[in-house]
Amino acid sequence: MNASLPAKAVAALTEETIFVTQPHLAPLDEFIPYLRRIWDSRVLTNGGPFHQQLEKALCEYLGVQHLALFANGTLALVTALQALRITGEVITTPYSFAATAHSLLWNGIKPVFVDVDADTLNLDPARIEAAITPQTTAIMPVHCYGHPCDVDAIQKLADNYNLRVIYDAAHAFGVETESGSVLQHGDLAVLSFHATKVFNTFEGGAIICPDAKTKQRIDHLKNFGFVDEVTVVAPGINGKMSEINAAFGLLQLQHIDAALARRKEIDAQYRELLRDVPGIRCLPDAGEKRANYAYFPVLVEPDYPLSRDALYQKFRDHNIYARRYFYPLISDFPMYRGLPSAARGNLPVAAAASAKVLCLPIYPTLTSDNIERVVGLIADS
Ligand code: T4K
Repeated sequence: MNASLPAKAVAALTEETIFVTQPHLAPLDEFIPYLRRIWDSRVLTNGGPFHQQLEKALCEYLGVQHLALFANGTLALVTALQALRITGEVITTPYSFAATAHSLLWNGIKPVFVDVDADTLNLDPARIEAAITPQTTAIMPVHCYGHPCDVDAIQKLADNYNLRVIYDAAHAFGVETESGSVLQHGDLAVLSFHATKVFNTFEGGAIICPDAKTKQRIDHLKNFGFVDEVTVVAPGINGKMSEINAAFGLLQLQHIDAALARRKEIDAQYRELLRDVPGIRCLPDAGEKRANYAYFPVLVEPDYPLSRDALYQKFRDHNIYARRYFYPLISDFPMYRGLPSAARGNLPVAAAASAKVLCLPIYPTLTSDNIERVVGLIADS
């Protein structure tokens, strides 16, 4: 015991570390037979059997028509924009992970930031129209935290102005509304299977598209533009998912329902324990029929005794690594902040949310005791 440290600090040193998430992993033993098949066949990549099986299995699980696997979600976003030949200006949200807007810059497209809705923190359809110019070609909304955007209002605007819609659905694996999978909306939707996501293949991603012709173009684009040994139809990229990742995805899929069920319990426990804590507001769902509980964001309001950043630091002092997703806003990063649409006055709702939000730990192996520990620190301020 270190005599020079106060008792509280010593206690914190011995507390188990809790991160905002922990990757969900199928048992290692179950993965060995998959590895053996890869070793035996020596097919490591380039659309091998596991890749084909995972595409099929995910279409069935998610209830979508066509899906192209990628090495990660960011390459999938970059390729989705290429697939639809998007140019000029694209309307998007500042309240997301950097990859959303970065995919536009990688395509030489100008992002135009539009503010979010205060209840869902998703792109506010009521503000989109004013941002449309003759250069606008598409809208890239994000189903933030897995909560569905107002897909009908967005599609109506897109139809009126002849715009394409590409959803960044990185958080929205398995989410359903009354009309079925939320991933069916838009011209394309992009998933991430990163380690931190609800469904992970270590790294990975996918584009969901409604027709076979678009899927074929995407498949060409993710393989350098090759159609056959001698024919290259586009300046494609290497976006392919390897056989190891695809095989792992097939195994992970067998365990996903149990993982989602546990996430649902954790979400319910947090909501119950936080219900009467003054100044802490849980984000409501956005009308999902089946949610995925990908994140557990709370908003630290002015009547809470600590600022959001003080609470964030208090957690860290107790080995709990909650995260401020999404702070700073994308529009505040140096490569975007000079854009007229990045001005703070244009994005008041997103700016306020970014200053208040804290994402609490949520992942299937998080114990009830640890949830109580997290809430205990919030309630005891
Ligand atoms: N669009 C949206 C809306 C996104 O949120 C993302 C990714 C993308 C597009 C791009 O998709 P990808 O290209 O990534 O497929 C994390 C993830 O790296 C990122 O994938 C994710 N969004 C973003 C919201 O969160 P960081 O910087 O918070 O990651 P990191 O490494 O700090 O991880 C958070 C915690 O998770 C760690 O404190 C511990 C735990 N962890 C993480 C990793 C990577 C593990 O326990 N094991 C691990 O392997 O960005």
